[in-house]
Amino acid sequence: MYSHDIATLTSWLDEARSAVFFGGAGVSTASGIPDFRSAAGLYASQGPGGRPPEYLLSHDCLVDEPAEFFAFHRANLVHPEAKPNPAHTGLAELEAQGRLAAVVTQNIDGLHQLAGSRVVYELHGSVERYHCLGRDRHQFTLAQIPDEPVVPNCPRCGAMVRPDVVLYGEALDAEVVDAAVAAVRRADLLLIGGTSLNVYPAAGLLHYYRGDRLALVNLSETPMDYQADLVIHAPIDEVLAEVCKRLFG
Ligand code: CNA
Repeated sequence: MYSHDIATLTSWLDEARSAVFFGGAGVSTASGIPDFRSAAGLYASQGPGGRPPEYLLSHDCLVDEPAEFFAFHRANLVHPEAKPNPAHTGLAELEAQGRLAAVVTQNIDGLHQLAGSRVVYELHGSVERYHCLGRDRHQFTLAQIPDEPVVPNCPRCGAMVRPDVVLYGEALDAEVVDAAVAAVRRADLLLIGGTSLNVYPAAGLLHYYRGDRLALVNLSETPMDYQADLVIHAPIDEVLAEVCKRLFG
């Protein structure tokens, strides 16, 4: 159905030497992790007590109601059983073959690194990392965080421990943003996939792209479709699986 578009994307990626992939939650739905804004996404449901997910994922909730914050976080954002899908492995392969310079992701699930991608800029942090709110900001991995108590405490200083995730009401890490912007500025191809492009400032990243090969692969329409040189409305995992099969066999 979209074979002509797949052929175009394949030849663009074949010619690319510094492509950048910019993605979001749709990259991981095939791994069983729900996105936010699809019909089956997290935003279609109310949180406990009728609270909206936006609140339960906010800095205010972490500070004012940490037990509710962690209960929601652990139940909905931590997916230790999830495995990389062909979107993640395809991108890792494109990097290994010298076509892709970086993955910039809004995801917090760590699946790009698990698939083997090396240059990954996590705009919204990661559920794989934690730090305490004490003066020394002791750092932990997800595996070091016990199930109980629900609100984890630092074993070294007793302060609350929180995930290294950018919550609503918090700023993005400036160093990560700068590195992502620099990669997009240098990119000879910008491939965007699996994101509704609704969350700012992350969605503004595409404005730094200077080339004429902006490809957008998403299940649903996005507000930026009109800016893209190639638009494919299809699953990103299927598209990248097909592209990589054509490129690398
Ligand atoms: P979003 O707003 O939920 O949009 C997801 C988009 O992906 C939608 O437009 C869908 O149509 C599309 N989509 C779903 N499945 C596929 C697929 N297989 N192939 C192609 N497109 C698909 O999510 P965004 O990433 O745009 O919004 C940014 C938020 C979501 C960030 O703050 C993330 O931290 C947050 N989030 C991350 C994860 C994760 O880490 N896996 C999961 C859920 C939410």
